Amino acid sequence: MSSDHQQNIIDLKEKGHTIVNDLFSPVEIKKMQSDYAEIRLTPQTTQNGDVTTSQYWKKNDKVILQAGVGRYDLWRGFNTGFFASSALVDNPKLEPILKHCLVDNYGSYRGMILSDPGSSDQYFHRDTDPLENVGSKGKALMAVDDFYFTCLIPVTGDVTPENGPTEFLEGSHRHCSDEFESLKEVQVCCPLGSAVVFNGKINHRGKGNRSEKDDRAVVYTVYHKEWYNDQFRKGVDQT
Ligand SMILES: O=C(O)CCC(=O)C(=O)O
Repeated sequence: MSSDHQQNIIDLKEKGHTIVNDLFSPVEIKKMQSDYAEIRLTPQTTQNGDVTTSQYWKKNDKVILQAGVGRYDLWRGFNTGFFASSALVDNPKLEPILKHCLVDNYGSYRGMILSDPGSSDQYFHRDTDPLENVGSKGKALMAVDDFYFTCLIPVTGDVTPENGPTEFLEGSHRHCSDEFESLKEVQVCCPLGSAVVFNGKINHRGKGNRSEKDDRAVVYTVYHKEWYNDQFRKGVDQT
């Protein structure tokens, strides 16, 4: 493993997040961007069509969640083109890091976050369930081995302080929420061609897009142990 990758693993262990650089070739980036140009039309089409509730849109196999003002999570059914490419599914730089963190019996799925100019800050959250029937401090979560990692990949250009960095409560992947006060928030930007990888236990949010015209789109890949079910969202029709 290269020294960069060793640093990625140390960052993930200690801070809960890391940037993995130079994941994609210029050709792969172009393919991702041309697929995005087509997908970009999807939210508008479904919004004007099958509005199921104000919280999400469903059309055939596709589910788009509203994740805040001007923010959309293209969550289910986005699995063709770049989403299915080996550059993304079996990325040779990402895979050894995930293998180190999750060891075995894990899978992945992909989607996209759109955060339009004028979008607001997202709420802070962990990507994992707190694993508690009552409350959400995360006591049980802290006792479980790491089982979930998220990778965010800029699509249209660099993620900048203006168009919406990801904000992490650094180290919160190792703390219950009643211990959060001592932790500091850090904003992480990411250049095109690289990715932010983080532990799903970390408290984080996407910052709003304060740019005039940047489409701040990121492809995400979620990796989790097979025993975990990430296909449930409260209030979303499961059929
Ligand atoms: O957009 C980001 O930087 C973070 C997105 C995120 O955390 C989410 O949609 O759950």
